[in-house]
Amino acid sequence: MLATFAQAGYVPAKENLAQRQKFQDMKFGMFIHWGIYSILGDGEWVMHNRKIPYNNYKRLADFFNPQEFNAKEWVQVAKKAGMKYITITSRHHDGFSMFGTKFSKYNIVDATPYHKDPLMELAKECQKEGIELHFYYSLLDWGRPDYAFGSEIVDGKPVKGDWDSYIKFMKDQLTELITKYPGVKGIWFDGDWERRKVNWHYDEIYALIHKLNPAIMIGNNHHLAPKPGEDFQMFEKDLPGQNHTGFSADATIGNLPLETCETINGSWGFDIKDNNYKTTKQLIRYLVGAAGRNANFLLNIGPMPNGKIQPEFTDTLAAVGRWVNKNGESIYGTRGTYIDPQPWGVVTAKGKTMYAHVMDKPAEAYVFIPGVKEKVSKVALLGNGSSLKFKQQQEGIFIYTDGVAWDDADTVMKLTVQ
Ligand code: FHN
Repeated sequence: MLATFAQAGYVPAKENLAQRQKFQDMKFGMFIHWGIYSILGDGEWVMHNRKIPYNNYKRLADFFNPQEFNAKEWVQVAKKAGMKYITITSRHHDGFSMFGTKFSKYNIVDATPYHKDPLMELAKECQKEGIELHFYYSLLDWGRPDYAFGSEIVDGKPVKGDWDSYIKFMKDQLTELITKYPGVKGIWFDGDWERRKVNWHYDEIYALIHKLNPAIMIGNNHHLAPKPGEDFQMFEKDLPGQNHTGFSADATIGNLPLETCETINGSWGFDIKDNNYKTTKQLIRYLVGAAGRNANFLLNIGPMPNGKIQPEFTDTLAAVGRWVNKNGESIYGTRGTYIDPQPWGVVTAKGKTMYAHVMDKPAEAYVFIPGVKEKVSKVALLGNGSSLKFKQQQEGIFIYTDGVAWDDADTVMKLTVQ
């Protein structure tokens, strides 16, 4: 069974193991949902939610012409926010390829008046600017006849459609994405959950990807525990270990690098009516909370159909970036620790330094970190370097907070350990 549902016996190559470390060091990435659905300004599920027939929906391609798209601007927005990588939708559930592909005419180069490949521009710009690029790739397809959305599944195959043809199509496109676009470091699968009983042929697909480039990080948003062949595990709208959304109920945390993704407002794709913006403070805390749970934070934007990123997003991202700029040493390159999240916040660590991220000021005049095993020689505020008094006992360490200049989002205390 395992052989057909995962890359059984997968042993990550040394390039892959190195990439996993690099991935974990990066900590903060930009997720981008952008497609012909952006025109309607009602999210990326608009075709399905508004029951738009596929042949009618396809007409959107005729007027997708993002003249304002500028890869340089997007990459600068990410860099200014302190983000180290970008994960962009190459093909979402509507089946429209946002890249030039030989294997479907339903793509941005052939089917739109734009006639250009924004993913190629983005890949080149990312490479130039030292930003890593991952491609989101939907397994689910609402329109292709060989996928046959809605078909009953029997013996691992949809009864309608042509499953072998669909699997071949995905392999062909993935080969293009990995071999044509410079510097691609990850594939982010989504949509598995739509067909739990089908044989997705991950054994072949994962093996192909790793053969084309052993360093590529494969993640699959199947909301389950990781399968052999995967290189990182993601959690949607949940910090690892939480299950606020219902997506993570079966997502037992495995031993792979972790990532959690979240939206800035309530939508992945551009939504013109959604003003439910998270604050800078909430987003900083999400990033910190993820780092403290040993996970990366992939924060989503849905650019507008003209290719611009709305100012509400760019302003908030710039503000997050200002905080990250000052406090980055407590985030980048860190790992979670054996100290569980505390009522006041989380702990990250790097080498001989631990960082206590105090997000909720304790009622007492001290912060208590339980079970610190190492001998602590110094505690100081990361913000201004001022030393803090502390007492270390068997059960943990008490850091006294007299005179602390609190940061509303997260006050970072730096512990030097021996
Ligand atoms: O259905 C998608 C959704 O549109 C979006 O892409 C998110 C991102 O994590 N994933 C799916 C739902 O699990």
